[in-house]
Amino acid sequence: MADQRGIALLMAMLVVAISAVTASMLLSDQAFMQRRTGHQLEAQRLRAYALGLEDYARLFLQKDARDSRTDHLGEDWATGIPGLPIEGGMLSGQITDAQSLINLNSLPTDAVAEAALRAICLQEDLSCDFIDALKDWIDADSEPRFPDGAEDEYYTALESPYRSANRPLADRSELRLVKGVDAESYQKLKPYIIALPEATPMNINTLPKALFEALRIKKRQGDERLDADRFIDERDQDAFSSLEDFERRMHAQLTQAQKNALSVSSRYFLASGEVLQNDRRLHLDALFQRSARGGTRVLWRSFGDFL
Ligand SMILES: [Ca+2]
Ligand SMILES: [Ca+2]
Repeated sequence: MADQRGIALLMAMLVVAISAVTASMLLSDQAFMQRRTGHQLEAQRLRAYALGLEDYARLFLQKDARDSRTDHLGEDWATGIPGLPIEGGMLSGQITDAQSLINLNSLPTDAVAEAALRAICLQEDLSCDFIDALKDWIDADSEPRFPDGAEDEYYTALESPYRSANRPLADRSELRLVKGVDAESYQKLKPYIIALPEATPMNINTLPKALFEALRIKKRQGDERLDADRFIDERDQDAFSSLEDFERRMHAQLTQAQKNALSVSSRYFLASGEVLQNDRRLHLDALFQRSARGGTRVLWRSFGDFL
């Protein structure tokens, strides 16, 4: 149930934040007018708005940590800002749960995440051979896995040689460096994957239907798999409060590995925002880490091209 008063308060705070941005920009406009081109000023103004949106996302996530112990699509943070008018333009933004996706950095230690990735490869008609190489890319040692692994020996023999990272991926796009991953397969996998700084469970309250299917969770009786449409219907009615609640309501039987690999709450969120002003546009993406007590920090942010 969305807390309308909470949203109204956050909206008011955003308006205040944006006014502050505009005021400080006006001051800096006067001070530096001679030295800067109009183009740079506009780019800086849009950047300030985008950072305002990021702050706004932070408030939502902090408020949510106080309000609830689970994370699901019916919560305020998932609502997004469809379009908030500003002078000469519009702000919009969206927060998504980063743990609704397969975390590539979970793969070396999480057989459930690996099985899900294999199922997605099958669905997308891709070879799974790169998965061994991906695990080698992340693991600390330099021993290639059998049969399809790859370590320094492989990468240093390439025409443009480089070395295996031997640490978690900093970004999902790093997957493109792994043996057996070309541009096309990366584009197909992209909607389902993420790279978070540590192994993480997947949140059943937010994961997309295709990933639920990829988990191949079984019914309590018999050998049949749970129906994904029924799962989505049940979740839409009411988010799952725990994995036990999920098992009970879905008549499901989670394996111990699945219990370890799944959750009903999240610590990592992606925020994206777009600023449109005077026919200029700027996009921002940021990854938030949120502690159990609600403290947030931005692990990375990237600005799209100023268009
Ligand atoms: Ca929550
Ligand atoms: Ca390695």
